[in-house]
Amino acid sequence: MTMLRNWGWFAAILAILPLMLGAPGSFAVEPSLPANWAMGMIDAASPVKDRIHDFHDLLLWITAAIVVFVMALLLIVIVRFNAKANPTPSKTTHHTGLEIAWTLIPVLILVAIAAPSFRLLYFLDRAPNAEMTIKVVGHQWYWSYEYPDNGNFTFDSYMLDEKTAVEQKMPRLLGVDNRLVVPVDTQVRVLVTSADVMHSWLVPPFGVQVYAFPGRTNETWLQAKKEGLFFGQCNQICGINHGFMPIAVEVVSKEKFAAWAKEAQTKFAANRSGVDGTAVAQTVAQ
Ligand SMILES: [Cu+2]
Repeated sequence: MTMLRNWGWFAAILAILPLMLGAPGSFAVEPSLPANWAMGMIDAASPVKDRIHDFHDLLLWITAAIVVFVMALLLIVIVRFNAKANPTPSKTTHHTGLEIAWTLIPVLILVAIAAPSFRLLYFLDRAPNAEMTIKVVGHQWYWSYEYPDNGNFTFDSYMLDEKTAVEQKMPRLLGVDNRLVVPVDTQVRVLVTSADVMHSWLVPPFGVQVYAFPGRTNETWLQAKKEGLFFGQCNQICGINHGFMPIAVEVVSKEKFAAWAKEAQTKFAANRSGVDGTAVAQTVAQ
């Protein structure tokens, strides 16, 4: 019976293997999506994400060194100090030098980690030279985007239904009807808030994750270094449709963005009545 069950699992894995391997190129926009069997993190599309990768790599090296060191100590203990090799164990209970070392060395390691960590935190906290501002508002269960600097228009961004997503060759649960459009190589200040419950605006290729709280505006920034389509999701459990409020950011050339913004002003003009443009301007002024 157990044997049969094991084989059942094996057959199940065999059956889903082709699905796991996937068909490369099945999506219209590949670069921003995680690739099957790829190593490392998603490609960086912003300077912030570049620095996050660097910090991750630094930590990986430090962790690896600690693992090797502890493993070596363990092996020495196992081989040289087992009951057979060392029948009369030492009764030493204190060693001042050793105790200072095993306190001081971890402290130094933590300080070495803290310095670049704080540098990164301050780097991603505020846009040093923001050229434009967008406001992101979380709703149950969609996002809305406001462009106070480009004609003060606003629009909602809903997930595509399954049928439309297939038609538009969008990855499942990630395509949206109205994308957030930003110009390439432009520092964009992003103000994030919520209209109802807590949400979180997470866009991994840009290294951006900001909580959206009702009654509070959080700031972050992004500066896309390449054109393309990038995806993110709400990553704060916000209710029944939490998994269905994706984020799609389209990065276009500056000229294309100007043309899009002009068009969007008329296209989304009807939405303008609800925009709290003054609130955005005040937040920026502070
Ligand atoms: Cu949400």
